[in-house]
Amino acid sequence: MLEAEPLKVLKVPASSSIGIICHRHADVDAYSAALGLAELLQKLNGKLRIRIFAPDGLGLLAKKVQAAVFEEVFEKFEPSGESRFYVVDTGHASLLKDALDHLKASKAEVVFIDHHPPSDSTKEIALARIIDETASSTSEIVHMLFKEASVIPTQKTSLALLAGILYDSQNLKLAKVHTLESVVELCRLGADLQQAREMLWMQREQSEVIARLKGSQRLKIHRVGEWMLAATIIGSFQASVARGLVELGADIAFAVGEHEEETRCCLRATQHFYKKTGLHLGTSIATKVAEANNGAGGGHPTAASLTVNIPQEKLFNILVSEISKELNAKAEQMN
Ligand SMILES: [Mn+2]
Repeated sequence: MLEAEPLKVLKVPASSSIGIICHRHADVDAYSAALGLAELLQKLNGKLRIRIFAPDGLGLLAKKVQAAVFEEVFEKFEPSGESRFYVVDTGHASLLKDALDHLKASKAEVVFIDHHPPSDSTKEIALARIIDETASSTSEIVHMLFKEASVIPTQKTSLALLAGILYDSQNLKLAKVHTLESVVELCRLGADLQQAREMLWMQREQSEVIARLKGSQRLKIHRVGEWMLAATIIGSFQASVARGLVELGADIAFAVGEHEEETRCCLRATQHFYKKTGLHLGTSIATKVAEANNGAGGGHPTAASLTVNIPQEKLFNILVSEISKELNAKAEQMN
């Protein structure tokens, strides 16, 4: 879906103030897309004042990219007369934290640039949205915008965009041909593939390893038709734990946990599972279950998350029954 013409969306009056906002706890894709967009806008319009906001700061890997490219971000959202905000890589408005109230109340224009399935929560506040669900990442979309505008990114920005693409495409496992084209072009502009890979590698912290192991220990196994569902309860690192369960061999997995008075869940599935069942974890599970329980959720076909305000055991059971309903089969507990 492309609701807006890309080049029109990049036009802003000279000398205006622009804000670029990442989703909370920005990952590599969000941060790289934001700094790429900042450079593009600045090159199109030298008089713009541009600041990047990253509510709750950057994730660990995004910090590594930042160390290589030195692009400053503001962790606190303190607007100062911006006439337009670009929101990058943010599939649900609730991921904007404090910035959301300001965007709702102010007259500033809001433009979303994203590769997540579009959500009504962003439509309400958007002047325009550039959404391409076929793109591997928002970084890939930003690279496309550079090309549309006939602007060449610097070597530094090319490296960051490459890292964003590698990060969100799971090291190109999910890459389409246009993703690979983007990768080749960014490398020709001076981005170093090996350097980008190294930036994305990180020794797992011991706390994460413990969460993954404990998550496996408390594992509940369900057979749902021909599929194996692995589900667990763990207080932290739900995304990593769910991913780990799929790596162990589950077709679909989720990890639920309570944290600071909210219950979070991350879901993961294999590409094979999605191809065979067509079950989209983002729209058919995360968004649906979240909305039915006054929470927020969304994501991609094989990776999604949600946050609600109900006890973790209750969410656990809701998810098992929702998944079995979607798969049209009874969930049979194996342990
Ligand atoms: Mn992304």
